[in-house]
Amino acid sequence: MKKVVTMGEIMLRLSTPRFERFVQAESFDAVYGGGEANVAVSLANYGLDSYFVSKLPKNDIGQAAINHMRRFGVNTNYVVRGGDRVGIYYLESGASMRPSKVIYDRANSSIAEARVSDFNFDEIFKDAVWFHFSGITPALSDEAAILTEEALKAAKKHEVTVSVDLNYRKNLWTPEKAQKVMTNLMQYVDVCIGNEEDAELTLGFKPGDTNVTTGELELKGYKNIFKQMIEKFNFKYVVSSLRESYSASDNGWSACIYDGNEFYHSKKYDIRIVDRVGGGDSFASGLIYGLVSGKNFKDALEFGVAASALKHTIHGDFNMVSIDEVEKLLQGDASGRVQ
Ligand code: KDG
Repeated sequence: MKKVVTMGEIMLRLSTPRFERFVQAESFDAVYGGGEANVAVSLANYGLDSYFVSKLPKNDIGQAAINHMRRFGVNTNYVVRGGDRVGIYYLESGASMRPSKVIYDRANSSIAEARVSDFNFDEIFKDAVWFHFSGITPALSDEAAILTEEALKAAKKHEVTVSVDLNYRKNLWTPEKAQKVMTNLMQYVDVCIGNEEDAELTLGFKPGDTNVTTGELELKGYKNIFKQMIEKFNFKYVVSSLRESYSASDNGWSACIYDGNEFYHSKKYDIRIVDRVGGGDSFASGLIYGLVSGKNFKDALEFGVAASALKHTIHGDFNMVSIDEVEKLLQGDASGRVQ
């Protein structure tokens, strides 16, 4: 089994039930989630030896977060215990023309305050084939940015392929700070995932030569940016998911990829959204699974898009779909028939 590693924050997610508003809710649904944790769960679902690296407090909520990941087959042996708290995010799910709302309460979480000396990166990356992180982790604190760079150095020392999801979070840092930190980290990255906005805010690339947000012109804009990104950072692939919003609950969903030579746009799915959080992570993990398992980059992209289209139908951050379900959708079977 191939060993894959992700590192980041897992948070307690408290979401209002039945699409209720924050001001109305009298209870919350509690699950756990976070960019890299979500990716680790999907990769475990696909049968990879999936490890999550993080720090969680030595209390029952920290343990519950660990149990939640173990339930889905993630190896949590590299989760260090200590620090003060688990970060929380509150979610009010939108519907129709009402967008979702998120409130974060994550300052001083255990992983934000973790130190390099908490982890043995040589052991973590021994025999690993892939490392994934997102722009959320280095944004958590100056220490977390240092931790991320040390993890990346160790991953490269062990010849591990590295992917990043740029994932700009405006609550965590400014574009200036993000560009300073992330530009430096790109030297370690092989596969860069991020939309036009992420590329601009996180790495300073200007949007394409058009403001059109859908269709051929948008793709031309992406191609321009991808080209600049590969020239500057020598990535193997640059990738973005593409969302065409019809409303808060109905979307067109596809993705594009560029390898420095060929630009490819995937099949598009029209999706009715049950829960969009984690949609980008399920896309990243589907792509990673595809590349790790030897698919060519176009098929890996198609796998990621189909997997994330399915994720949008599942409540919670985690994508609990099997390879078979994704393959069926890829073959055009979206009938929902019981087999
Ligand atoms: O990608 C999903 C994550 O973004 C979500 O699980 C938590 O918003 C989050 C964050 O900033 O970590």
